[in-house]
Amino acid sequence: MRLIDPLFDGPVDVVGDVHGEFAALEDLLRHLGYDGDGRHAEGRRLVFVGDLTDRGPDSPAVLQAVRRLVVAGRAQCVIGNHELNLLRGERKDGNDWWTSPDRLGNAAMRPVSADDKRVMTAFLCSLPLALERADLRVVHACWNPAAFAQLQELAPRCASVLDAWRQFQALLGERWAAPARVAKLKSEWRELAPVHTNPDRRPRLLPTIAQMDREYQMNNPVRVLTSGEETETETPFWAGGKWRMVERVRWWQRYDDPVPVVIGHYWRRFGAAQAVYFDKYGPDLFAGIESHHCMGLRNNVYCVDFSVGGRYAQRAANESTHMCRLAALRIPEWQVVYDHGEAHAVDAAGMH
Ligand SMILES: [Mn+2]
Repeated sequence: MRLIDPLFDGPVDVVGDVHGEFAALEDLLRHLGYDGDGRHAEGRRLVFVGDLTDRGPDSPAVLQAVRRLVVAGRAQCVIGNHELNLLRGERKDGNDWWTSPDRLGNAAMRPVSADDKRVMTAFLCSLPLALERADLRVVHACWNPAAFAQLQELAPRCASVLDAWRQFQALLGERWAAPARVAKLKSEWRELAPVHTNPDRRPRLLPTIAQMDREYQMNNPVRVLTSGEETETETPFWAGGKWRMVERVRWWQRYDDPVPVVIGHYWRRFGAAQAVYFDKYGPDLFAGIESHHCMGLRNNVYCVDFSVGGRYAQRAANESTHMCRLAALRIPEWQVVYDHGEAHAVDAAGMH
């Protein structure tokens, strides 16, 4: 299993979560100056932050393209939570193209072929969890030294990130099979079940369910790195069709290392976009932060995910998709470039 690979030297363009939006990827690469084979006249190279797939219309094309670039040595890619779901074979909103291609019907999503699935599985298994060089770090969701340390011991014995995920998942399963915990959970589930998917009836915070949700996230280092830190909420909140007992943590407020980190995952808003597909994860983690600014304790963490994954929902609602963007962060320039060609200077890490 590959934990932290060395990041390319030289100028790089770090591309945000693509989520199957192949046309947006082609547009972005053209604006960045790459040819159809991913070559750049100035020798720049591409780095993908993960979440290449799901929701958008052509995940297979995105995976194929990125795999070819990686094999040719012109791109690197870290694994995101959506790739982990594919490896797990876990059916989630937006990944039927992979987990149940026969059921797609007329959905506006291209299914994966059996042959492609074999090749792509091997590719996904080869992806590292993070990339690092002296002046830059890349991870899908959260740079967490404790999680890296936990995985360090395990890495040589794991064939892939999926193996490591399973080992921690199994430990959690044992822990939560203890009779005392099961009894508490059952009692809380009886209370929650009647309102769990009813937005009009907010439940009280149920401490055992909240604790379990937090532990399944925080005690599995693969999850911490690929989908971030979470903690119990004070009050349950409604997101993604159910009441949630844990919420995302702005881990960057505690990131005290001088090396800048680029992440994706967090559905950042483009410009002043407010009304698009943002009810998924509860509170807005970027409130008060301009879209061209870094964030965090040292102001050196940059999220390059501008929510292109929301386009499928906007198309379905016949809304304009222009507020959901695919973006890349150019390093060392610290400039963000969007798929429609607009470009902005980002406050250089640690500078404002
Ligand atoms: Mn993600």
